[in-house]
Amino acid sequence: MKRGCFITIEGGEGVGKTTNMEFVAALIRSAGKTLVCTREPGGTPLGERLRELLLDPRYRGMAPDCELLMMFAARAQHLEERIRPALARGEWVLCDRFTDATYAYQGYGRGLPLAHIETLERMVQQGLQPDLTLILDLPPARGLARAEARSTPDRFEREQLAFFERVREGYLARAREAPERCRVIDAGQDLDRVRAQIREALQPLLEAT
Ligand code: Z5A
Repeated sequence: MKRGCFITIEGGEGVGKTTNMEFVAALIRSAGKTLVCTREPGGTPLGERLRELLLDPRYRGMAPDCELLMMFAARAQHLEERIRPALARGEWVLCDRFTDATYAYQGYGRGLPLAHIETLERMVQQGLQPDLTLILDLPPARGLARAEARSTPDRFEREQLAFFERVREGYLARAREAPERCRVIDAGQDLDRVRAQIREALQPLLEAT
């Protein structure tokens, strides 16, 4: 059986990932595909427990290497328990964040060596990469203002603007390095325009499969 398509949505704080997940899911389902919607860190019972620890502001002293390893620990479980089985059944998988987030946040944001991330990526993913990554791009000050209206900030949301500027730089660098996989979407436009860009990016994949 042909493996399903793996699509990821990425971007900094408040760029509109959650807002657009349902829209992307509806486009995929209306093309007749069976879809699994998931997120990282998380996506499995164990991964969701790790997510709680990762986001908990009480652990503000978490060592960057600990953070990196927990991201990949959650990812290893996610791949084993949900992503690979779904793709093998020919289903599509739509994931809110994946390894590009690790390069952006732990690599560019925290300043960990990208070579360490590459090593873990090889070990855990064994060559599996998303077929399409939508990177919602917005100046961090605007994203943070959008997100501010919400509840108590988590451990990441307490970072300074400079951290989120580096994260954005990381995402844009990833997009330059893998232009065949990544599509940068201008998330500063009104929602209808953002969605028109998303539809256009998805169309070739929906038509090809
Ligand atoms: N993380 C990591 O460090 N390393 C990793 O490997 C992974 C993750 C996988 C949790 O992620 C944290 O984990 C994340 C990075 C780290 N931390 N941070 N920061 P998360 O998925 O929960 O991330 P999040 O950034 O906290 O998500 P978010 O703040 O919920 O943002 P969003 O989902 O992109 O935004 P939204 O909720 O859809 O939209 C925000 C508001 O803007 C909302 O009121 C919308 O109605 C509004 N909005 C959305 N689009 C528009 C447009 N176009 N115009 C106007 N207003 C809009």
